[in-house]
Amino acid sequence: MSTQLKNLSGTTLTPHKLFKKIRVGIAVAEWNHEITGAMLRGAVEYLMQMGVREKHIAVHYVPGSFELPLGVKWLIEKQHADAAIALGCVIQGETRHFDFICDACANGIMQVGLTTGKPAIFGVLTTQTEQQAKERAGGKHGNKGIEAAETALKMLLLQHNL
Ligand code: DLZ
Repeated sequence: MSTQLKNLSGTTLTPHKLFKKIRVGIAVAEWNHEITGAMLRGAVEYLMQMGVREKHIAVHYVPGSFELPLGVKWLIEKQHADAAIALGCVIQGETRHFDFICDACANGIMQVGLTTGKPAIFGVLTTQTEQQAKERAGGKHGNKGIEAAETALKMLLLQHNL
């Protein structure tokens, strides 16, 4: 599965001197690890291409997407991340698990952003099939990990410029 920086994700940002100083935390769900791993590679490659130092990128794993909100909260509070990215992939099954996990994850990540005042980014694929997820993790529809990383940097730039 390709995660190369083909610009299928439509990124528009260019490197900025701010990015050399910032710390970025990435929480990655272990569920659907082939997909979340491809998203992670895309996110890290992109951050480094924009000038974020490798030693300033902290990657930690959580069991599933339901645990991502607490993961990003800890990255901000315990690892002093300036922004935290949640990477997960929830694939529709036969039960309502999908809805509960997606809702809790999206709401939880938003709460982390609002309560900490630091960008907490929802880089979570919610798809009906594994194929749809693969197409969005370095496939024909880009890489959600790259898009999440770009969103984090854009929010940090906004915060810096306000
Ligand atoms: C239980 C579960 C299911 C059915 N599906 C997924 C999924 O598609 N993607 C994902 O990231 N996690 C899934 N999980 C695990 C939950 O996110 C969570 O880890 C468990 O319910 C334990 O809290």
